[in-house]
Amino acid sequence: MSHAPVPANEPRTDWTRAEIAALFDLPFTELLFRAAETHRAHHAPDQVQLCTLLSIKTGGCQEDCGYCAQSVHADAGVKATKLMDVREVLQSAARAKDAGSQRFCMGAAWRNPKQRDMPAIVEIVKGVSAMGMETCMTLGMLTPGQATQLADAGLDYYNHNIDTSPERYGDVITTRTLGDRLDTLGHVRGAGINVCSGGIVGMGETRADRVGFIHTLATLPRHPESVPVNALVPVKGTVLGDLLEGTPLAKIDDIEFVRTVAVARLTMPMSMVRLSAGRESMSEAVQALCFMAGANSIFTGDKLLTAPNAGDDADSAMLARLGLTPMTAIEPMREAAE
Ligand code: SAM
Ligand code: DTB
Ligand code: SF4
Repeated sequence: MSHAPVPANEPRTDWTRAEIAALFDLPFTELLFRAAETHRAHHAPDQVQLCTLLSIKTGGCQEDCGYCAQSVHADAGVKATKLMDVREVLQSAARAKDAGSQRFCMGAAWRNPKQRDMPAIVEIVKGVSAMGMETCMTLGMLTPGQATQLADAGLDYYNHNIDTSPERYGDVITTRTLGDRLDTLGHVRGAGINVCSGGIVGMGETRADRVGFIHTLATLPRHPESVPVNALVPVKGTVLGDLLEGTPLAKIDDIEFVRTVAVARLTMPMSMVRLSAGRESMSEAVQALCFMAGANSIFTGDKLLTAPNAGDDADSAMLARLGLTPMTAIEPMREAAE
């Protein structure tokens, strides 16, 4: 590669698609080696961040994301609920903290929060922060004013995924554009909240789409501090679950998934790369390769938002077997670089 070396704390944001495609094309062992080297230069390689997810408002979402069981356009048997009581959310957060979680991520199946929801959301952020956990919310699109309200409440992270490549986006979601998503990411960044943004692989996309997906994230004006890489959880009754069922595209190739994680690590060296949905059906060996490739965060617990997750017992056993330890604070190496 012809680029001059970049100082460790100023990651490149001028990646070209050709460069990213060339990383994907590397021999697997070479890609893994380079990603592991980069990981070690910026993160403690034996530490994995544990995050807990809670669906604070489930189902009945107006958006038509083809992967999602919570869309009103899906027929996946998900019961729609109202926004949970603040007290119940805080009880759940307390349990997560006791179980060793460092970050509490709360998701709502909304296209966007309504103004009338904001006081409860603000109370939740303040309550969870007061317990000493990092807070993350994913509530759909935000106005600049809502982003400021969340920042003022002390929200640490906002999750809003770009999901896939610009070319594939319109095949997966029609009720909002990638531009809408990027606008919200801009509002979140502008309000001073850390950005969590990634997407899903295994939606039947091509390698070129995975290149475009990583390229979009790695060329944002500033890299997201967290990059969730989800493997599609195919759900019956969703557009993609039904479309892919029984086809060779129903499950992402394991090696291609690890490559995607490695390329995310190489192009966004300082970011936390989160092995997100889909771990439940992933072998420990594949997850171990992902950790080698630079993944350093997972969702714990036996449920994601509506889909099953690996579960605390299985994860404790896996981490022990791999000699990995839960991260207890914001990574010191990363903090020093900021
Ligand atoms: N409604 C909000 C939004 O879309 O931003 C927040 C919740 S939404 C469920 C959060 C993310 O979960 C989506 O952007 C998508 O990347 C991921 N997701 C949803 N369903 C999934 C599935 N079946 N498999 C993998 N990832 C999924
Ligand atoms: C993200 O990228 N993955 C999480 C979190 N952000 C909110 C959600 C995964 C959802 C998996 C499908 C479900 O549980 O319904
Ligand atoms: Fe709604 Fe989010 Fe599901 Fe899309 S991914 S349907 S926005 S809950």
